[in-house]
Amino acid sequence: MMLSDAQRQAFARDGFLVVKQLITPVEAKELAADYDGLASGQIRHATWNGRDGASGNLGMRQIPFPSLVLEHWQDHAYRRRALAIARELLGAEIEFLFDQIFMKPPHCGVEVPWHQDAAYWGEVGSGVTCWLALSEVTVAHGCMEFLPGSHLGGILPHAKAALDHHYEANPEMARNHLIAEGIDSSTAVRVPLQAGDATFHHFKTLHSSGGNTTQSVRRGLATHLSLPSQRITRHMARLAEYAQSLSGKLHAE
Ligand SMILES: O=C(O)CCC(=O)C(=O)O
Repeated sequence: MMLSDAQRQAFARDGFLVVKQLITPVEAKELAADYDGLASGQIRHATWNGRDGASGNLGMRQIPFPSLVLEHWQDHAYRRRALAIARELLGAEIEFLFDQIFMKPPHCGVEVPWHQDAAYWGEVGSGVTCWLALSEVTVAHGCMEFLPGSHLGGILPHAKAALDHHYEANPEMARNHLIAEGIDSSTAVRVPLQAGDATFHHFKTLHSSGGNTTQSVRRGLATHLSLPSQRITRHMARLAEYAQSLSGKLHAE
């Protein structure tokens, strides 16, 4: 068991949980080196990043399926611990669904709008995201924000939004960016983290993040875990197709 009763109860009540030092700062630093290789393009991988429409600066880099190219991540301690915790929270059938890098460069004004992961994932029955900080993530870096208890309601209507700050390499995906409609975020909780700390949020928990106003990079690694999908949304089907084409391309090289 990795969690205490109090932690499991907090997750059931709030829909999110902070786990300090899921990995050590040294492990986080090692992963950050791989991470920076991907984010800088040194390690070849398709990205959906683009420019920040407002400033023209580099926008948030959202890189899908990093562990397709960084294969040693698939069996890394962070992944094993994330899965073990997800199973303690939601049951033994929980499996890895997919992963993504959310990197905000210095002075990147991009905000991730309020949403529920369930709006993207569809009828996966149950799921949780482990968001691991690979460097210090303060409020000024644009840390994760959660609405406590929001997982207890249903999946809210989400508007489709074409965000111009990323996905320019794949405009098809941009049209599927989702924003929860009509929410009151006055009770939101901001969660700053140290390198190696993680949050776990339920797939129905409303969450968002602000821009990075600091001079340092904000490094977040999301690992999405769910019951084996029976029905997935068209968005997820496209994502899966994209991953397959990506891995085909990468293996052909
Ligand atoms: O990294 C962020 O700012 C947003 C991440 C997110 O929405 C998620 O991991 O579900």
